[in-house]
This record gives sequence, C-alpha cells and structure tokens, in this order.
Amino acid sequence: MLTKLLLLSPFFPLALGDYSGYSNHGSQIVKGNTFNRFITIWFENTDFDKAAGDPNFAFFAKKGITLTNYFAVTHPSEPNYIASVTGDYFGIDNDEDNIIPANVSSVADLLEDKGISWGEYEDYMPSTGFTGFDFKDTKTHQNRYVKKHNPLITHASVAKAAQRRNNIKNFTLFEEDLKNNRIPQWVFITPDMQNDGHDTSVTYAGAWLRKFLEPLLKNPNFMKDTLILITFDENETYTAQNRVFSILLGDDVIPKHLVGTKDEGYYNHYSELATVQANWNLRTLGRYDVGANVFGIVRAKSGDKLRTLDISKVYNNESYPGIFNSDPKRWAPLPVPDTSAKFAGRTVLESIKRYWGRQQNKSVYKGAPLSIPTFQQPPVYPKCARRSN
Ligand SMILES: *[C@@H]1O[C@H](CO)[C@@H](O)[C@H](O)[C@H]1NC(C)=O
Ligand SMILES: *[C@@H]1O[C@H](CO)[C@@H](O)[C@H](O)[C@H]1NC(C)=O
Ligand SMILES: *[C@@H]1O[C@H](CO)[C@@H](O)[C@H](O)[C@H]1NC(C)=O
Ligand SMILES: *[C@@H]1O[C@H](CO)[C@@H](O)[C@H](O)[C@H]1NC(C)=O
Ligand SMILES: CC(=O)N[C@H]1CO[C@H](CO)[C@@H](O)[C@@H]1O
Repeated sequence: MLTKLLLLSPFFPLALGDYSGYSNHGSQIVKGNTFNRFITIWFENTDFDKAAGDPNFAFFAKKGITLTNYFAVTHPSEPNYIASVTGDYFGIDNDEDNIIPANVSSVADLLEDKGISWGEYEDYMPSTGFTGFDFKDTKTHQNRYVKKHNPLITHASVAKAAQRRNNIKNFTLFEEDLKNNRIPQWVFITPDMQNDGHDTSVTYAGAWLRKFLEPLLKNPNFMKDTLILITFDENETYTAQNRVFSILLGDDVIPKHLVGTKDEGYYNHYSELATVQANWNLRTLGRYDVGANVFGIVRAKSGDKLRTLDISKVYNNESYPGIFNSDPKRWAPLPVPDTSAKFAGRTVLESIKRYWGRQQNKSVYKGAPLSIPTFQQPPVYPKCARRSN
C-alpha cells in the first residue's frame, strides 16, 4: 500500500525512478512500445475446443484476447518449446536430451543485446540452474520437472554459462522475486507435469492457473505494463490441425474495447519471438522469427502489418528433417541463419552476422515467408551443404 501511494504521489517522483520491479540484475527497465514485461505460461497437449470449454481457461479468455488461429509448429513437446525461443526446431521429432549448440542464438541474446532482463520459473525444478533431464516426485516417483519443457536450458549457450543458467529458477522462487520486485522483463513459466495438464487433465491445469494467476491479476505491481500469454505447446490429436488455445492478458496494455474479443490473425510459436522483437525493437535471429505475424495489440504500435495465409491446410503435425531428427534418413545440417534478413525494419543481431555471415549461400531461410516448412514441404538445403559434423 505504501509503495502504491508513493507511486501515485506527484510529490515523490524519485519513487518512480526507484521502481525496479523488472530486473534480475539491477538494471534499468527498458520500455517497449506496448508492454514493459512479457510473461508466457505454457500448458500441455490440449485441443483448442477442449481448452476453450474449460471454465477456468474460459474465465481468463473473458478478461483478455483469445488468439483463435494460433498454431503449434510440430509434435511432440520439446521442438515447440525450443522453436519459441530460437526460431527453428532443427528437425526435432522427439523429447530426447537434445542440446542446441552454442553457435545457435536465442531470445536471450536478443534481450541481453538491449539490456532487457529475462528468466524462467520452472515448477518442481530441484535447484536454480539445474541442467538434469528430469526430477521426480519424491513420493510417487513420477516425473514432475522435465527438461523438455524448459526452453532455454536445452541451449548450450545458456546451460554452460552460470550467469545465464541462474536466471532459470524453481517456480517456488517466483513469489519471493515478486515480493522483492525482481521479476525480469521477459519470463517463461512452466508448470510441472501435473499442473500443466500433461499427466492430469485440462481441468486440473485450469484450476492450477486460476489459483496462481487470478490473485496476480489484482496485483498492480505485477500487472504494471505486463502482457501475459497463456498457450499450449501442441494440440492433442495428431491428425488434426495443430491449433492451440491462446490468450493474451494485461489490464495495463490491452485497450478496454478489446477485452473479451478475439484476434483471428494467423500466429504460431514464432509469433512470440516476433511480438517481443516488435515491442522492444530487438534485432532478429534470422530464422523463422523473421516474417512471423506480430500479435494485433503490438502491431498497432510497431507498424507491423498482418499478413494472411490460407490456413485450411496448415497442419504442422510432424517434424521436417534436421540435425536432431531421430531418423538417420531425415538428417539435415544445422541451418545457417539468413544474416541479411531485413523485415519490418528489423535486422539480424550483429554477433549472428559475424559468426554466420560468410556462409550465407548455405542459408535455408529466405524472404521472410509467413508459411513455415512442414513434413510435407521441408526446408530446401542448398546442394553443396555437406554433412560436416
Ligand atoms: C556449430 O556448432 C556445432 C556444435 O559445436 C558444430 O558442429 C558446427 O560445426 C558449428 N557450425 C558452424 C558453422 O560453425
Ligand atoms: C521446487 O519447487 C517445488 C514446487 O514447485 C517444491 O516442492 C520444491 O520443494 C522446490 N525445490 C526447491 C529445492 O526449492
Ligand atoms: C498430419 O495430418 C495429416 C492430415 O490429417 C495426416 O494425414 C497425417 O497422418 C498427420 N500426421 C501425423 C503424424 O499424425
Ligand atoms: C558458397 O560459396 C562458397 C565459396 O564462397 C562455395 O565454395 C560454395 O560452393 C557455395 N555454396 C553454394 C551453395 O553455392
Ligand atoms: C484447429 C484445432 O483445434 N485443431 C484440432 C485439435 O484437435 C481437435 C480434436 O479434438 C480437433 O477438433 C481440432 O480441429
């Protein structure tokens, strides 16, 4: 209450300057054109209609914007999580301990480039920066924490650097960070295998979300300039279109007239990257983040355009070939980013240009297409790219 009074008082301009509720390393907050904090919470394996029909998910949908044409990028879980932070899934068609090499950049690099703090809260993770494959419930011996649902720890560039790895904490530390105004500006939250619906049901997941999030929606310190994206990693029915239920929330950032409405634009997990990039005018990764549609509320400020696609045939239900594909016949090299990509005024991160620039003629990403490759229409690798590792 005291904080609130100070913040609202015109006689305490310093109080505003002291407000550091977005930092995990004491840095100043970096303002975005629509939000100053992005929080995404991922649930598991649920078809669109089933999630939309759950009373608790429906409760949140009424308070925000439902994204009705938001697609996962493949099956199973892991490649979807990785795609959302890296702009590709490199042919992953499994949930193995795939380590994304250090020469592949992620959203962490883009955020750090602008001094924006980031972090993850992983439910049931046994210790900060834990790099193990899973962690079981001590009583039931069931998996509760799993690496495959932790998008950034799978990256060598994060797992091997203590300073970065330590931004990934047990979910139990969320409350403490909130109290101390230390929630970062970009946050990924993974409920455990029960709370995310994986080993339970959408009803269980909805009840968990209601209990966690409803009180926070009334907490001005948490909600200040915050955009929340609730989504699911993938649809449950593999033969159906991989459309997932997604909601945007944020009383400070969603205009009143849009509360309870739908945004019918075509989005996918790469839109998370594109939206964050458009909000903070970040550089890009030169992969499928370039060209992905930006969510409507950010587009309105950033000047990005909504592009349309015939989505009647978008399935995204099986992985294209790549370096981590479990079928040796479906191996393909680690793709070279398109370092000259320029889209909506955004260009590729300098360090990516420096590292990959000379291999441009091997890049598979060209022209920022809205449609992403699929099992049926895989990426086309230049002929000379031979297996070298
Ligand atoms: C990227 O890193 C991987 C793993 O260390 C290595 O095999 C590959 O050759 C590297 N690619 C380039 C282009 O340096
Ligand atoms: C991690 O979080 C879980 C609940 O999410 C909790 O049961 C566990 O005690 C925590 N572990 C540590 C080491 O904090
Ligand atoms: C993907 O969907 C198409 C169309 O329904 C179907 O033919 C194909 O078998 C599906 N793939 C998998 C892996 O289920
Ligand atoms: C790319 O350029 C290098 C020389 O700079 C050449 O050796 C290689 O064959 C070229 N690759 C393709 C796909 O054209
Ligand atoms: C678009 C969509 O929601 N995709 C499918 C997800 O799975 C269900 C099956 O329950 C299908 O009905 C949806 O079409």
